[in-house]
Parts: sequence; structure tokens; C-alpha cells
Amino acid sequence: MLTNLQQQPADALLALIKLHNDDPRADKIDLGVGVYRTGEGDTPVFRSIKAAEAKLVAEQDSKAYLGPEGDMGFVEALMPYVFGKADPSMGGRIEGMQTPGGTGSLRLALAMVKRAGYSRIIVGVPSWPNHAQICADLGLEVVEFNHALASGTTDMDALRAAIADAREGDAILLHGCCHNPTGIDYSNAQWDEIAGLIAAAKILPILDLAYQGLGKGMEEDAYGLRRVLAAVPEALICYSCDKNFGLYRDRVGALYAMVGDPADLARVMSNGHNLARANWSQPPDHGGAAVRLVLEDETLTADWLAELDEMRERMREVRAKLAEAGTAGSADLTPMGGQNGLFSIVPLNKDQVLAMRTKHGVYMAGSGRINVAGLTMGNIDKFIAAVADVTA
Ligand code: PLP
Ligand code: TYF
Repeated sequence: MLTNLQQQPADALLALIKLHNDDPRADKIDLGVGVYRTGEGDTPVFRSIKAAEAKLVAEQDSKAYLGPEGDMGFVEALMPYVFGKADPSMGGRIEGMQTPGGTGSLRLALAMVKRAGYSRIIVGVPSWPNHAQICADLGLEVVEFNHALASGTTDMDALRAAIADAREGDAILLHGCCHNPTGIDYSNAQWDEIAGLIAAAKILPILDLAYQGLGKGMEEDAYGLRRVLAAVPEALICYSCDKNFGLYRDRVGALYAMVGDPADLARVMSNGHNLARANWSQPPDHGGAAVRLVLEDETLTADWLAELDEMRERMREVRAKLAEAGTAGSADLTPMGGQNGLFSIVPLNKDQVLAMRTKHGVYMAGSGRINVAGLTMGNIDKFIAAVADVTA
């Protein structure tokens, strides 16, 4: 019977890791999977996390089960950063739970909306492929709209039309900041409008915040999310700490639900707990505990924020250098200067992306997406020359 199973494609992004590793060329460049890299090309463990981990090893006296909600100290310590310091639970309307990464959070959020009776999820495309994959696995219909224009700005008309066409009882999945794969985010003025549109259409916002602090800053990157939450009665928030604490493989995330009446919160969250038990029982503890220890300690928190500043500044330098290059062959790199986070799309077709890899040893996603953090002052000129060559 198991032989009835059909062959499934490998994750195209994760497959690039192996292709890159197997390439013997010394000057190859990995711009594939989205992990931050320093100017030396490393993805080190954060100083603040190393210190928290040392403390954890010294002080942790039990590894007994915590329950499906995970480490609630971690979940609550994060809330002022996500929802604002003034009233992080919005009057007792928001509660969270720990999940295995942002992916686990999205899985729970989408399973929860399915259970609540939603059947359609509105998603701007292109998006992170796992959004559509999880929806497909849960039998949720994805209604697509165009996220961005070739000129490098968001396609507000497409978003307005998608919301105008929405039915009451649809949900909309939006990237809070640092859009993956385009790097093209809504401006604050656009978020103001989006919040009103979502509220008027009475659709459920699901906000995916996987890169807070990697765009413009921790507060700035939460603007859209907070604006939408202030306008609507209910929302789900899918959070990842895997990029902004550098914890990728430790799988650290959280799911938050906001409801209109605090009296409904425990019942709604009991569905998150119940779905977690059916999926993974309990989240892995280590990474979330390390984040909690960082956030409970003023010195470690300050160091973590300084590390985030360094990362953001380095990516800004790379983006400024790309924009400064202007055009490479027929590809306009200028818009990348104003885009946010780890990703941008180089306007290349499939053959050109393949030529980048085979001829120049530059590894990037088939969509033309690059991980901006894969570029350094040592390899950026080679990258720009390669783009010029394949688009000449
Ligand atoms: N959401 C988006 C838009 C992402 O790009 C990612 C990927 O890294 C995630 C969520 C989930 O990240 P993780 O499951 O690694 O925490
Ligand atoms: O888009 C990226 O590169 C990151 C990392 O199945 C990632 O979001 C990519 C693919 C995947 C899981 C994480």
C-alpha cells in the first residue's frame, strides 16, 4: 500500500543548499535559502543567545513536559515587542502559545480557521511557497491577488479589488514586514488604508510576522500589524523568532489570537492547544527558553537589539550598493535600495537564473529571488557583473 504514494518534489529552496554545497568553485555565491549572513558569509549564533544558552544550561533543573502551549514566559515576554508596550494584551483580548517556528504557527492558525468554518484564504502572490502548501494540505482554497508591480511598489489596486471581491467569512493572509520573496512592503499610509478595508469587509486578518526587526526596526516593522489589530475585532498572528534571534533550526515561534470579547479567548485558544496536541503535542523548548532569558534580562535584551541593528545596517549597505549600480545589463537593481529584509527579486527569467548558477556559480531561487544577506563587499561586484552578463 505504501507504494501507492506518488513521488513528491523536494522543497526547491532547501534543495539549493545541497546544490551549492556540491559546487567545487571557490568563488560560488549562495543567495538561496533565507538565513542572515555576516560580511564574512557566516550565520553565527547571536551573542545574546549564546549567553542565554549558557545560563539555561546552568540553571535549568528539569526538562519535564510543559504542555501544548509551551513556555508561556517566552510567549508573554515577546508580546510588548509585537503588540506594543502600552497594552500588549489589548485589554485581555490577546493570548498566545508557543509553536515550532513560524511554520508551526501558520499550520495551527490555518487549521483553526478551517475548524471555525472558513474555506477561502486571500493571499498576495508571489508568496512564501509554504503558505499555499499548508492551505492545500488543509483543503483551504487560496484566492490569489498580485502583490507587487514591476516598478517595485505594492499593487494596491489588486489588493483593493481582492478585498472588494471577498465574501464575509474569508480570511486574508498578509506579511507584516519584509515581504518574502519581493522585499516590497506596504507603506504606513497603505497599511492605514488596508486596516480600514479589512474592517469594512469583515474578513479575518492572519498576519505573518517572520522578520520583525530586519526591515526598518522592531517598532517600525510592527506598524502594519498594530494598525490592522486596532481596526478589527478578531485576528490571528503568526510569529517567528527564527530570523530575528538567529534560531532557525531550533524552531521558535508563537501563535497569538485576538478576539473581540475577552470571555471568548480561552475557548478559542483551547482549539490551538487541541490542534497542537494532534500535530506535535508540545513545541521544542530550548530556543524559546533562550529567547525568554534574553528578554528577561536588560543587558541581554540591549545586546540582542544591538545585534539586530548590525544586521539591518549591513543589509542596508548591500542594498545601497545594488541601487548604486543602477542597471546591470537589462536588469534594474535600483528598486532594491528601498526594499526591506532579506529578500528581493532580480528580474531574470528561468534560463537566466540557470545561467547565473551554471556559468557564474551564483545560486538563487527559480523566481529570481536573492537572499540579500548572501552578498558581501567581497562578492557583490561579481554578482552584479554576472547579472549584467546573463541579461546582456
Ligand atoms: N513566514 C514567512 C513569510 C517566512 O518566510 C518564513 C520562513 O522562514 C516563515 C513564516 C517561517 O519561518 P520558521 O518556520 O523557520 O520560523
Ligand atoms: O524563504 C526562505 O528562504 C525562508 C527559509 O521550506 C525556508 O523562509 C525556506 C523553505 C522552507 C523553510 C524555510
